[in-house]
Amino acid sequence: MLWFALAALGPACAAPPLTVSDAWVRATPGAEVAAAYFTLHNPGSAPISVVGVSSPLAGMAMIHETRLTGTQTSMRARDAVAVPAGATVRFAPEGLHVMLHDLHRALNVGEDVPLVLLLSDGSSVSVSARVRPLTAP
Ligand SMILES: [Cu+2]
Repeated sequence: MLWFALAALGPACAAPPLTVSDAWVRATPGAEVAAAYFTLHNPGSAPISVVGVSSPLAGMAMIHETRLTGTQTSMRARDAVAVPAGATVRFAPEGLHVMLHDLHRALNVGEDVPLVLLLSDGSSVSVSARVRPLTAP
């Protein structure tokens, strides 16, 4: 376990430019897509953006945003999501989310889905997103 903890700190123990917490995926039985949510925090003094997402369990992952226009909700793709210095940005139901397309297999409630967030400075952040039931709030 200690080895894992140290390895997770990465090269030279550099602080990540962006922290990711509360990552989860909503299980959608029978569907080949799933949505992932998390909270981003930028502890630094410069803005940084998430410019891409990937997961080994999905053929493609995209940043989406759900929007309410009048009485209709629609989803649209976002090329990037900026996190200002010191700010927190939440990916949550009815808002920003990561859409996992072409899932290679069904996701089981309780399992961890690896996600890699690509950042505008060329680095990346890895996170595990816990699968929650379809009925999770
Ligand atoms: Cu979506």
